[in-house]
Order: sequence, then C-alpha cells, then structure tokens
Amino acid sequence: MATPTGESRIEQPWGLRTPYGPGDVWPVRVDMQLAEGITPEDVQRWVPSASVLHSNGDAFDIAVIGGRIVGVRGRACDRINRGRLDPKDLYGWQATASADRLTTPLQRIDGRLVACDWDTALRRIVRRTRELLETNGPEAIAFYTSGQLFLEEYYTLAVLARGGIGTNHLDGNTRLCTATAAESLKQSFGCDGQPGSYTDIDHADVLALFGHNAAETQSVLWSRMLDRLAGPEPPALLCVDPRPTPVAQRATIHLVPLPGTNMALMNALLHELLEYGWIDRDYIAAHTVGFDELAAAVAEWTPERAADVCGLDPEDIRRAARLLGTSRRLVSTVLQGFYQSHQATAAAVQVNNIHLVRGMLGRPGCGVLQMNGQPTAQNTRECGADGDLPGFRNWANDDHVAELAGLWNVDPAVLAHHAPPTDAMRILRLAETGQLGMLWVSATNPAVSLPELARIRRILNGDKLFLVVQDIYLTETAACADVVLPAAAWGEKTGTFTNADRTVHLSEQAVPPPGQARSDLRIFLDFARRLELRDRDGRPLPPWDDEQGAFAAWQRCSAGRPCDYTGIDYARLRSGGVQWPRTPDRDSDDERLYADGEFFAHPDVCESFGKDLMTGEPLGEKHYRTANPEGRAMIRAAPWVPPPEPSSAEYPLRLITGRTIYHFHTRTKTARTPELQAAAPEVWVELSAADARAAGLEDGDRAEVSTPRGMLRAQARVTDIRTGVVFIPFHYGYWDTDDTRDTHTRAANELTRTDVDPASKQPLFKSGAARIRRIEGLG
Ligand SMILES: Nc1nc2c(c(=O)[nH]1)N[C@H]1C(S)=C(S)[C@@H](COP(=O)(O)OP(=O)(O)OC[C@H]3O[C@@H](n4cnc5c(=O)[nH]c(N)nc54)[C@H](O)[C@@H]3O)O[C@H]1N2
Ligand SMILES: Nc1nc2c(c(=O)[nH]1)N[C@H]1C(S)=C(S)[C@@H](COP(=O)(O)OP(=O)(O)OC[C@H]3O[C@@H](n4cnc5c(=O)[nH]c(N)nc54)[C@H](O)[C@@H]3O)O[C@H]1N2
Ligand SMILES: [Mo]
Repeated sequence: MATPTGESRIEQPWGLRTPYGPGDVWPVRVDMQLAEGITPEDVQRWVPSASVLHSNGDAFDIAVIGGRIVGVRGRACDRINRGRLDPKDLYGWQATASADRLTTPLQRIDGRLVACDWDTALRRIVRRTRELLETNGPEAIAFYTSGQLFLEEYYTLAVLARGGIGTNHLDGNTRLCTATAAESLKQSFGCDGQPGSYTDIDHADVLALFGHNAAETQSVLWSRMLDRLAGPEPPALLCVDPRPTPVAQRATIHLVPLPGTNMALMNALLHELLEYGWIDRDYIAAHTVGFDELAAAVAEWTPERAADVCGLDPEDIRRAARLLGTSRRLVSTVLQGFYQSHQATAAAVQVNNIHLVRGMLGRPGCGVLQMNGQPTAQNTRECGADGDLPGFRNWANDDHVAELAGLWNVDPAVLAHHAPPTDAMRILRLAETGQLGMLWVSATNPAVSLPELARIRRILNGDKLFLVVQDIYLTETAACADVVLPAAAWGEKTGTFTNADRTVHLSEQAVPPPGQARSDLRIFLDFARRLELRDRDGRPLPPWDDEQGAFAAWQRCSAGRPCDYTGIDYARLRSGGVQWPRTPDRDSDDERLYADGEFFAHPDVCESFGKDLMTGEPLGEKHYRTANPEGRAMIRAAPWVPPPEPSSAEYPLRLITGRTIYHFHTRTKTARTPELQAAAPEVWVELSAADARAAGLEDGDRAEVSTPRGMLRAQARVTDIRTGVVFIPFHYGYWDTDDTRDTHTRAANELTRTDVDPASKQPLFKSGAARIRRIEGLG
C-alpha cells in the first residue's frame, strides 16, 4: 500500500519536511492511508479517534464503508499532530479485522481451551471469586491491567477492585512502562502530571533526549523536531543513548554511556551547571527545597569521574553540560533508557533537577516531559488502575482515602491498607508463592513482556492460580488461561484517553466488534453486577452502565485534583484534543503546569510523601511535613551505584532491549499488519564491529545470545552501537511459530532479570550481563 502521494511510509517513516522557525506554528500536513482501490470520496463515515500504538496522542479519523474500517486520515486541526500519522497508525488499523480475532469466551476443560458462552465464562469467574472471598479474603484476588484501555474502563476497574472487592492488588503494565515517569514527578513536584507541553518544541533552542528514541517510538513528535531542525534558527540536540539511533544521527552532541551509568552522568552534568553558575538562584530560593543536598551530592562528580564510570570522554560531558547550561529555552524528554534501569527514579529526577536549578519550567520552550509510552498509560495512573489511587490521591493520607470512600459510598475501611497499592512484580511474586488464588489480566501480554519468561510461564501455568485473560487475540498469555474473555478492540468501542502532554482525545465506535466480543467496560460491569457488588446503601457498585456514566463519575472524582476533567466532555472532544486540567469556568488550556511556580506539593495535597531514592522506603508524612511544609518543588539527590549484574568473564557484554519503529510491543497487532510485519519479520541482535569480530560473527550471521536466565537465537546486525553493548528488540513472542511448546528462543525477555528500581518498582529491562556466539544454520 502506498500513500496517495506515492511515497512508502515504511521507507520514509517521517514523511516530507514542513520546516518552521522558533515561535512559529507547526505547519499542517495531512497524512492518509486507505485500503487499495478506495478513494476519500468512497468513504461513508469518518469517525473521530486517536492512536493507540504509542503515547503521542496523534488524532485521526477512521474511514468506514459499510461496517468495515478502510483506512485513516490525520486531523489537521489537532494540537498534537497537525494531521501527521506514524507508520504504525497508517497501516495498523488492518489488524482489527484479522480473521483470528477472539469471537467467543473460552474455558479450560480437561487441559484444553474450548469455546463457551458469556454466561458460562462469567459464572465460572464469579464462582471462583466468591470462593476466594469466603476462604482467603480480597487479598487472594489480583488484577493486572494495561496502558491500552480507555479512561472509562480503568476507572470502572478501579472502583470494582478497590471499592467493591477491596483488594490492594491492582496494577497496570504501566509498571513496566511509565511507573518511573510518575514516580519522578511525585518525587520532584509532589504529584504526577506532565509539566511541559508539546508546543515547547516550537520554542526551544535546545532539545535534550535522555534514553528516548523518539524517532522510532513517537515518530510524529520526532517529525516536529525534524521540522524545527530543517527550519531557521534550528535548536541544538543532545542525545543520551548507547545506540546510533536516528535521534543520535541528528544530534549536536551524542553521549553513549555504558548501560547502568545514567546516574553518574547526570551527577556530572549537574556538577558542571553548579560549577559554572548556570543556575537561577532566585528561582531556587523562591520555589524549591533541597538545593544544598544536591550541591553536596554532586560536588565529587567531576566530568573525569563520571567519564570513567560511563566510559565517555570528559570533554564530551563538558560540552553537553555547556549546551544545557547556556540554553535559553530547554526541552528535556526522558524515557526507557532511563526508566528501565537500576537507578531509574533517581536518574529521571536529575532531569527534573536540571529544570529546577535553571528555573526552566512553565514557560514556552522550557519544559520537561517525563514521557509516557502507551497510549493510555496516563489514564491508568490518573484513574488508580495502577499502584496509585484515583485522582492522584495519596494512599498514606487518610483524608484522601476517606474522600474516595465518600465518592463511592463505601466504608473507608475497605480502602484503607497498611501498605502502598501492590505493584505488578509483587503481584506476580504473590502468585508464585501461592498467596493469590486468582489473577485477572486485561490488555497485556505478560508471557512475552515481563522479565525472565521461564519463571513467568511457570507462574501463569501454576495449578493453584485461576487465570483470567481478557484480550482481542489468543496470545501467549491467553494460552495459559483458565478462562479467556474476547474484548472489543479500538474502533469497536467508545472512550477517552490522555497522551503524554495531558491532551485528552475521544475515540468513538466506528464498527461493531466481531462475534460475541464485548468492550472491556461491559465485561467489567457485567462481572460487578453478577458478583452483586454494592455500596453502603445497597446500590450497585459501580453505579453506572455505560461509558458516558463512567466519564461523568470520573469527572466528579477528578474535581479539585490536579487532573481536573470537569470542563472536558465528549461533545467538546469531538472537535479536537483538550488538555487537563480544565474546569467549566475556563475556555483555554493550562498548556503548562507550574507556570506560577506553585506545585501540587503541599502536604495536604501531594500524591506521595516521598521515598528514599536508594531503598524505595516511604519517608512518611512527618518527614514530608518537616522537609517541605509549604509545598515547594523538591530537589532530590542521589549517588551513583553500580548496576546489580555487572559484566563478568563469563558474560562480558551489557544487554539492552527495546523497540523498532515497525512493531508495537508483543506484535499482536503489528504482526497482523502485512506492511509492518514485512518490514521487520524476525528478531535480530545489534552489536558493534569489534564485538562481532571477537565472536567471529559477520553481519547477517546467526547468533546465540545467553544470560544466566536463558538464551535466544537471532540474526546479527553489525552497527555503530557502543562496543561492549548488545541490543535486542523485545517484540518477538511465539504465537506465529509452529511449535509453541519448546522453542522459546526468540523473546528478549528469556534473557532479562527479575529486578526493579527501588522507588518506582519498574523492571530493569535495560541492564544485564550477556555473551554472544556464532551458530551454524537456522538454529
Ligand atoms: N514503534 C514503537 N513505538 C512505540 C512502542 C513500540 O513498541 N513500538 N511502544 C511505546 C511504549 S509503551 C513505550 S514505553 C515507548 C518507549 O520508547 P523509548 O524509550 O524511546 O524506546 P526503547 O527502545 O525502549 O528505549 C529507548 C532507548 O534507550 C536506550 N538505552 C538502553 N539502555 C540505556 C541506558 O542505560 N542509558 C541510556 N541513556 N539509554 C539507554 C536504547 O538504546 C533505546 O534506543 O515507545 C512507545 N512507542
Ligand atoms: N525486554 C523488554 N521488555 C519490555 C520492554 C522493553 O523495552 N524491553 N518494555 C516494557 C513496556 S514499556 C511495555 S509498555 C510492555 C508492553 O507489554 P504488553 O502490554 O504485554 O504488550 P502488548 O503487546 O501491547 O500487549 C497488549 C495486549 O492487549 C491486547 N489488546 C489490545 N487492545 C485491547 C483492548 O482494547 N482490550 C483488550 N482486552 N485487549 C487489548 C493486545 O492484543 C495485547 O495482547 O512491555 C514491557 N516489556
Ligand atoms: Mo511502555
């Protein structure tokens, strides 16, 4: 399929340039992709939606003919993409109509999954839930959800699980994704919520990307950056990434730290900012606490010392610091190269610190974007379907807990827990030790995406665990389930979701779901009704019956909180994305948070009383009230410590994992899209020429990569990646291989470790020791 202009967006992922200068409005460019032989005039309906294949929030209309999706067209008027689309969005809609969608519930009988009806499937789940509630109580039940459902679905699940069943075990795969974004924002600003706006890119004179391959993972955002780079007075670009990504190739300065050393580099960059006085003393004095601790912590971190740890040239660190220090309008973005490593929160917080000490927040061109990855990750966090409470409420603040109990009309004791909401890795551990009797997985594929897959398979297949999987396909995870529930996909249901810069979009139903598939919202509500969950007055809980009702309830829950949605409704969203916070009395967006130097950090308001960055221990209310009584921004410092699995003689290389532009995660959609699958059909391993030589490998050879956890076989790709580091994309599971039983040799997570950042509990997908060798034949 080619676009109407003939160019293939597989070969030209970012499309044609529309250059612009500082302070100008990003020009419109409308991208469109229609099925072979269809013209725009043939299209019967254009249904408003936005992308669910990344967190950028690109808005577009779904083209429909006779109950079928036949293509997509970018929305020119939207503030996020101004009409542009990512290659996954241009082609990925085809997967929705794939012939192998789940169309009926399935239940396991005598070891095999067989089709059944909804009544049978839900009755079986309700029976199991009741048994567990009677014998072991609510803490025997856990929910593991996603960053890919809609706001209305998360809020429904949060009320059902926290207020109805009363379990503390509810988390999202956002734990693997943006738990660190949330945690770093809480640690610095007291509360989750992205300070910056995408329009900051229009004004910036320096763009700094920390462990973020935006070119492949938020390709429309990268187009915005490319258009600035192609226009007058282009910004300078700093890239911190051990790989020669497309971002690195355009960078003014490219730093290639050894994996596991981000924190040392950040301390040295801050050391230089302080040393040269590239700081805003008035801002620091008026709006922050903690500067002196930072000054003490970075005092020893000369560029030489960090260069030694990171394997960099000290002059490159100095140049990078000068670029940051002398910028007038700095935009920083942070993603998985920082979040999926051992000092994730500590390192991400240092990027916030750069903006705090330089007073570069809340003004056009001065923004930090602790990025999201998944399309609706922000909503998982806001709605409390992850390890947070709805509306960014603080689990350790009794008033916040009482407020929620009041909103839901349930006994506060149901919501009160002695510990923070349980994180996903801990939930899996509880399943492993037999403390969980039921795990309900929705819209995530942990049998491919969690670390140390051999262990995960053992847990998911465990005899004592009753596993419910709610998906649109029969995934590797669904294949382990006791009951499989067929969900309606994007395009087949209506709901809202929020991107990485707080912009909310509405996605409306364009076509009916296949067979008996139902929206996740309907499934959760049906379960709640059958379980007869009730509030204190005996009314059904949750009390709503559809997405409009869920949205209205969420507005009430968000009222007065930082993520206030009371001025956002479906009608308004039909004409384009709107940023939160938005109250009914205001008709323009709060484009940037903290413009007034006021933070959501007052002890009565904040979402967290803070954690020790090194141990993850909650610091507690008393400590917080003493350290930050007025609710200023918090400058938090930390030393660098070595990663938990250093390289050794046996495993001399550092293994990192990540993404390609053509695939989304475990490929359930992108492998079912012919153009995308053809662009990246098989797993590969990227290594440097020196490491290839040492292993006797040439470009294109078959290689075996091993770690203490397992091994995989992949085609070698020799690139300019930093020597000593190998990279493997994590997209490749097993569902399309012939033998799913004993050929677990394609998934990167066979190799990764069970270990987390202490503060955010995010797994370390980007650090571990590995070795590589050449193998003959197909392996
Ligand atoms: N095409 C595509 N786009 C996506 C997705 C997808 O699957 N495919 N997924 C979406 C989701 S959920 C997410 S979370 C985002 C992720 O988006 P990104 O974070 O941009 O993607 P990754 O490839 O996981 O990692 C980014 C970079 O981190 C670098 N890196 C690895 N280790 C280190 C380190 O120790 N230090 C530093 N500084 N860098 C390191 C890697 O080389 C890699 O280039 O993408 C979103 N967009
Ligand atoms: N090694 C390594 N591992 C990683 C990462 C890495 O960089 N390296 N990155 C991590 C990150 S950041 C992320 S976000 C995770 C992603 O990991 P997963 O969440 O496991 O990946 P997906 O393939 O997106 O799984 C989503 C599932 O939801 C289903 N689905 C899609 N839409 C719907 C819907 O509307 N309803 C329902 N019920 N189901 C739906 C899809 O078919 C798919 O099975 O992977 C993590 N794992
Ligand atoms: Mo993610």
